Amino acid sequence: MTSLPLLLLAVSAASVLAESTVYWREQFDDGDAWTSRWVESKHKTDYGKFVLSAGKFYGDTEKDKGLQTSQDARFFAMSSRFDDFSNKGQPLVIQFTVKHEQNIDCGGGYIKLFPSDLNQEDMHGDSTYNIMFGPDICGPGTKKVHVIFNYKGKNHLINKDIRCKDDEYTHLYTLIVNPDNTYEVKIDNKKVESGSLEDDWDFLPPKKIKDPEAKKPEDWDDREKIPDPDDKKPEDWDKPENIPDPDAKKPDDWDDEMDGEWEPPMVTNPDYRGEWKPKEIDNPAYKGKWIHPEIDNPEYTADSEIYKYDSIGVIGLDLWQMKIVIINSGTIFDNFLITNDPNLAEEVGNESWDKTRDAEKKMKEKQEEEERKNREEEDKKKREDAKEAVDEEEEDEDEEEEEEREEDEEEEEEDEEEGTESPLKDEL
Ligand SMILES: [Ca+2]
Repeated sequence: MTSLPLLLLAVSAASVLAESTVYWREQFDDGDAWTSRWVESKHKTDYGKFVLSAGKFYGDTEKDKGLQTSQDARFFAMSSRFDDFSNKGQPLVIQFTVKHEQNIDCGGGYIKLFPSDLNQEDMHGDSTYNIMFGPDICGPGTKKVHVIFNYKGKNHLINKDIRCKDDEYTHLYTLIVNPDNTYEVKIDNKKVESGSLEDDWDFLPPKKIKDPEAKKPEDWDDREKIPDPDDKKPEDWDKPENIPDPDAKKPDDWDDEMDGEWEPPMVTNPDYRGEWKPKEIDNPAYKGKWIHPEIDNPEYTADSEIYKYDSIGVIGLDLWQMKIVIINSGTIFDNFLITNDPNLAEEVGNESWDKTRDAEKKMKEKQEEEERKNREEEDKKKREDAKEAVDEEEEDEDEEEEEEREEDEEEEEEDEEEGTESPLKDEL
């Protein structure tokens, strides 16, 4: 009889957990109104501009409008504020779409979540943030998804390598951080990585360390093999390394008096066996490899709330590259969602990203097909023009020969003229 109340309790607990909250959502579906919600940083004077655009190809001309970086080789810094919240005791889901339609060479596609005390007008690369998440591409070497957490004032990068998408289509990126200190990263609504915060980031010092007190005992024999003490060098082992060549003969014209006593040249001794070593046998005293015993690290303190941020209040696009300072523009950010409900995020992803991606792909393929046709036509025209030119040349050849003769004659005449002209010129 006790099972029913327990079941009810479980159901109500589940329904409490399932209560979903959307902290912030941005889809850029109200024209220019986004400009009142986003604040451009004034930390630098030459930030690149974001514009509202669905890009060159898209699934839906209106819905696929998002924030697009519009100038090459710039830094971009813009942010949007929402009601301050803490993710204490709740999952935290950050989701957005990124489209590098420009076939990106080097540039970030990540977001930063800031505490609400961020001064948006002064947001810059070193502004303290809680979480940085999203794709980062720079050349063929860097194509990864960043998941960086600020823990007790220090930024920690994930220890795992999560590869990001590097094509020109829209992709959905989702980070879920759970109150049991686990996480999940999804791309296009599919899990690409998951695990425990403690295992996959170096937030805490190691749980165990090698015991500094423990030392390998001096009589610990860790030699697996030893030379056989009973093995003895055979009596006939030692032979000289080089011997006089037995085949050498004293030359007939050798004169002992003149040339001195003849000695044969030395050659390598085929019977030479090198240095003798006793054979190796298993060491009867072998105790195995010594393993340094470990103890609990006194520096380690467990933290059940690694995941937790007391204040989350601003989302920012702060894109920059430290090394080459070039971001090639064209990236479109859209469908931002911050919620406590992973299921809702999945549904929103399906409703937004999944619904338009096929149409987006088709449009791009159609454009590529048209471009290909145009190129072919141009090439064809070029070839035809070239052919015409050749035909004309052939036709002209006979005439040209004629002309050449005439030209020669003319030149001769000219030379004569020049001959008469030059003194005149000198005088002038
Ligand atoms: Ca949109």
